[in-house]
Amino acid sequence: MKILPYQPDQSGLAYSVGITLDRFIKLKQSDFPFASGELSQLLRDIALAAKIVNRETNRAGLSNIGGAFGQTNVQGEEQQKLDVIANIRFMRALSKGGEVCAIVSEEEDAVIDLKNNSGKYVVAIDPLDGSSNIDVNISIGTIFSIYRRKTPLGSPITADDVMQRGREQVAAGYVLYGSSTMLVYTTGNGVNGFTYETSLGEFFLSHPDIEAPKNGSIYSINEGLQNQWNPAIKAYIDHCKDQAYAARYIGSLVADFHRNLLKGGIYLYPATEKNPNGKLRLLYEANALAFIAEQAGAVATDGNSSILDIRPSSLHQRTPLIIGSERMVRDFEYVSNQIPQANPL
Ligand code: P6P
Repeated sequence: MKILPYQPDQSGLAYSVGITLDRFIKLKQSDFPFASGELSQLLRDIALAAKIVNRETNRAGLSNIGGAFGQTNVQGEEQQKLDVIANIRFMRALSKGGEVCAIVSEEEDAVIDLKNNSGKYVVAIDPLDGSSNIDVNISIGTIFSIYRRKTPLGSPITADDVMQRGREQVAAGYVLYGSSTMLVYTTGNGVNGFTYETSLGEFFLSHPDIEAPKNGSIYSINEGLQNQWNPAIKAYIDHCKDQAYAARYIGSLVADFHRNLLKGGIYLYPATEKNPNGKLRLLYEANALAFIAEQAGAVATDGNSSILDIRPSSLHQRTPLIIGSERMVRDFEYVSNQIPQANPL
C-alpha cells in the first residue's frame, strides 16, 4: 500500500473558501483561559440564531413580519414584529444550547432564568437594535455580551451573576444585517469579523485582527437634538465642524459603530432632556461595543469614565456613550475640560 503526505493544492484551480467561524472558534479556543468548549459552543449558538434572524430580516418585506408588533417593551419603545422574532430566536438558541444560565434582553422586563444552573454563562443581548429602520431597508444589528456567572455552578442565579461591570465580559460581539451580514466579536484577544456567505450558510473570516484607526474625520450624532446638548457636546461638535469632519449618522448604532471602527470616527449619544442618562443601554449595548472598541485600540466613555468600569445599578439602565477612535475621544475630553464646570454630558 502506498502512503503519501497530503500536498495542499498548488494548481490554483480551486480557490480557498477561507476559514469558517466554527473553525476559527475552534482554532482560537486555546486562547481562552477557560478553554473547555462551552464558550465556543455558545458562540456557535449565537451565530446560528444570527443566521436565522438574517434570513427573516431579509424577507421581512415579502412576508407579514414587517411593521409594528402592536406592543411596547420595557423601554416604552414600540416593538417591531422583528424585535419580537429576533428575541425569540436568540432566547431559544441560548436556551437549547445549554451553556447559559441567565439572559438579560432589551425585550424582556426581567432577567430570564433558564433554570440551567449548570450553565456557566450569562448573556446580555439587544436582539435587534435599530429595528425602526427595518421597514426602510436600513442596516440593523444584534449586540451581545457574555459573562461568566459569579455564583457557584449548580446554584440558582442571583443578581450578582447579571449585574456585572463591562470589564468582566469574557466575550462580546455584534451582528450587522447590512449590505452584507457580518458577525464581529472578541473574547479579549483582539477583534475579528466574519462575513456571511448565504449560498453556503456559513460565516467566513473576512476582517482578521480589526484595529481601529487612532484618528478619524467622521462624527456621528443626532444633530436634531442639538438644542438639548450641554455646552461640552456643543463645543466638541463645533470642533468637528471647524475640522470639516464628515457627519455620518445612520440612526442604527451597530452600523454607525462598525463604520467608525473600520474607517475611524466617533459616535456620540449624550444625555438629552428626553434621556437625561443617555438613550443607550449599558448592559446590552454600550458594554459590548466598549469591549470591542478597547480590544481594537479605540475608546469608550460616558464622558467621565470608561464605559467598562461603570458598576450597573439597574437592569435596563442607560448611559451616555462616546465611542470611537482614541484621538477623537481624547479630543472630546480635552474640549470638554475647557468648558468651566460643565458636566461633560
Ligand atoms: P435617535 C436605535 O433606536 C438606537 O438605539 C440606536 O441604534 C441608534 O443609534 C439610536 O437609537 C438612534 O436614536 O434618538 O437618534 O433616533
